Amino acid sequence: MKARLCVLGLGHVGLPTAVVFASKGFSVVGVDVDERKVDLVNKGISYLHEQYLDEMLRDAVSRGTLKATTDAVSAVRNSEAVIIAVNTPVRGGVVDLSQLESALEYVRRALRVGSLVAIESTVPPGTTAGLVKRILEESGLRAEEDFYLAYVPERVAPGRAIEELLTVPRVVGGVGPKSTQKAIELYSNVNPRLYATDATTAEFVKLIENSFRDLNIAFANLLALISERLGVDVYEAIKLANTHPRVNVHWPGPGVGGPCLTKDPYMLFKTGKGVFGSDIILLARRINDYMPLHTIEIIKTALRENGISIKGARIAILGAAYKGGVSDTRESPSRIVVRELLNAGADVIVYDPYTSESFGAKRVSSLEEAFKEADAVVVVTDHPEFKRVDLSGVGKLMRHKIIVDGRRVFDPYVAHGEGFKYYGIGFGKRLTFNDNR
Ligand code: SAJ
Repeated sequence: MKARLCVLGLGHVGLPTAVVFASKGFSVVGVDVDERKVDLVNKGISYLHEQYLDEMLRDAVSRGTLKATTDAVSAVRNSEAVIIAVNTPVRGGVVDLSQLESALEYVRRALRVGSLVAIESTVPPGTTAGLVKRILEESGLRAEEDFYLAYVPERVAPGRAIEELLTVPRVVGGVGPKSTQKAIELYSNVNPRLYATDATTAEFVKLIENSFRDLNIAFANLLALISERLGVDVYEAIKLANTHPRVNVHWPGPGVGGPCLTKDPYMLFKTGKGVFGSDIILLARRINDYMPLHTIEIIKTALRENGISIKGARIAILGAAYKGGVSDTRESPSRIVVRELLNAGADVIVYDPYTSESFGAKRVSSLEEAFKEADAVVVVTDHPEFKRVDLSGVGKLMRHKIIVDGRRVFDPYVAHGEGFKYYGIGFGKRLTFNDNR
């Protein structure tokens, strides 16, 4: 018989994790402080937009392999393994571990001999072997002797959580060899590709992954800014650079959003504070945080060059989500772009086929409504639907045919050919009459 598992935190990581383990025959109890989430889960309804999640959740609840509760202590007491996937937000550069600490408090009160505790929340390196172990050992039980403790970083991208839980390799780091072994035994039930290490290395690996991406995107954004000064197209330049077998530059955009890349680098910075060169992590964050404001600058230039005052200009924002193909708006650059435009007195309209969020601006529910009477259309999110837009059709609806493309969703030459004034992040070229390709 498979172990009974308790998952503390039914968020973007915890809920898909609970469902995946339940689908593999575990008897899973999910715990959350939010009664609304608990009620929905018990009804077999997912509050997240995740591929496969709805069917798998319904199935698990109807088979009785997944239940949710707010009672963490009894859930832990009745489980052989506990996974903790609560939020560890960073505010103003300060890491807030209060949710993790309160989850650990429940675990400490109900920890059983022989149990495994696996931490998935992102934490500063050293947290599992230090703070977490200390709190749990206040139970009187000893790690590696009476219970097992490991750090297993989550690696799921919102929108593809189920698929990634089953297929993306995982790093498993125990506070000792027995803990690593126990955690490998648990996770091998859902994913065969596991790499063993110690807890602190596993914590460090998590921060490396997201900081690597954030730094690389910052580099791409810097290249975009340089391209605009140079009068070249950054996309063309990056594509050409990437033909080198050892170069793989990321892509620029109107900013970096989401709950992970916007916070994990600060944890790495704190860990390396005082180490020569660690400032590069903060500088990368600053570049990425600047990009929504740079987008505003491009919008202002576009309006000015076409004799339109920003006050009262009707500006349609395509995309509220922080990245393409998802409904997630956490830390989305779109929020900043909308806020700045509203502050400047523009008449802002937001369209996103995945979410109804509009950050205080007017929301419309179709592309046609977004383009209608618009003075400029600004692409913030690279949703696949936007790439399929027929510019010749929607262009007729606009008051002024101006595009500010933050994600290279449109081909500048096609747009130009359709009579649009094309502006884009990293597009330093000036298209003239003869520039049709
Ligand atoms: N972005 C760019 N240029 C790029 C790539 C992304 O501007 O070339 C932007 C996106 O539009 C988005 C932001 O960066 O606004 C972040 O998107 P993402 O796709 O890089 O990542 P997330 O935040 O959805 O998920 C990341 C993933 N980490 C890595 O790929 C290293 C995921 O595997 C992690 O599980 C997740 O963070 C997490 O929870 O830590």
